Amino acid sequence: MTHTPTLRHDWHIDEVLALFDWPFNDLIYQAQGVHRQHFNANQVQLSTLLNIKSGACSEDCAYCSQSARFKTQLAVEPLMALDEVLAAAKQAQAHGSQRLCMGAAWRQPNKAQDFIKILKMVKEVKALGLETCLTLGMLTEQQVAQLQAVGLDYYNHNLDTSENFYPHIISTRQYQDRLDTLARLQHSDIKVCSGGIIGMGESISDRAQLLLTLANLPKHPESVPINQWVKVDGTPLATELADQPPLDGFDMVRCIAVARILMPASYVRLSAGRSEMSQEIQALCFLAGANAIFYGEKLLTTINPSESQDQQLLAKLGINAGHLPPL
Ligand code: SAM
Ligand code: DTB
Ligand code: SF4
Repeated sequence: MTHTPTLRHDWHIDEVLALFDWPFNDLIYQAQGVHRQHFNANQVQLSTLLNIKSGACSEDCAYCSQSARFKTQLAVEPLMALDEVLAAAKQAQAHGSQRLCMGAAWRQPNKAQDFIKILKMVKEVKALGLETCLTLGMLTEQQVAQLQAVGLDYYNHNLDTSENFYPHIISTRQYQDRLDTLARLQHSDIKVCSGGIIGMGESISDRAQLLLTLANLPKHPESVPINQWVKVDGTPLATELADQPPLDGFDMVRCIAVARILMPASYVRLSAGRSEMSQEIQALCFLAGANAIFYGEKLLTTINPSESQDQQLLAKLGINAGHLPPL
């Protein structure tokens, strides 16, 4: 087995399917080797999520607690005020996080006055010395230019799953809409965070196709979040998958390993679902090349491990996460 020294954008689906089929030990060995060519294998990057606009979303993403179309137990909140965002940012920074990822339950930013507020949030969070990330749905070219002008570091925009499986999960937009926003971002200086969700009833070939689509973009996304589907009562997927067993942890590990091999120089983020995972599976994900996590006890609307749980896990594994203060 040889390690890939250069970045490829011409992966073939058969190669990706073959990786998913490899013996587990060979796959992890290869992924860890690739990982070490590009990164310190004992370091992870920490981002903290903040839901700056909660619920009442017009979209119908079948997994999401924030769609206006489903009856979930979620408080609807308007766009957060700047001082609240800054207070959360300072807290995240004091707790050792490197980046604030601000998410809004929108199909796309529609109101000019909201967008102006968002631009100000980016400027002021950046001024604290934190990296900034936004996830607001689809963007126009002009919005991308405005975000670039205020120095936004990252934009998160997930493909979620394969193009084939997409209509099973979302009907209110097309796969191409997401690809178009990714292309607008990749023409700018803003770094892209794009990945997906596994455990929504998709096949291995859907997972392979998702990773292939990401890896064959003109540029690899700088950050690739792999989320495990989090069950939210009241969503269509919670009903549809009610009798399904939870995702096998090894499936998550394999997916991380394949993402690492296809996109060697990208941060692979072990994202939603860590509260449902054992520490041992998380450790295998790090071994398979995951080198970023969401840090803080809340994701957007669902729970994440507590900061002390994560500090203990990272300490047990000898993983360095920057300068974490004692809790
Ligand atoms: N509304 C924007 C959008 O759709 O791009 C931004 C926020 S949206 C909640 C960000 C991402 O969170 C989704 O693309 C999806 O990948 C992930 N996500 C949302 N709910 C999830 C769940 N229940 N389980 C796993 N991932 C989830
Ligand atoms: C990503 O891929 N995962 C994060 C972030 N990007 C915005 C969001 C996870 C959300 C999990 C479900 C929730 O908390 O609502
Ligand atoms: Fe809205 Fe984003 Fe949730 Fe879809 S994933 S319903 S676009 S908040």
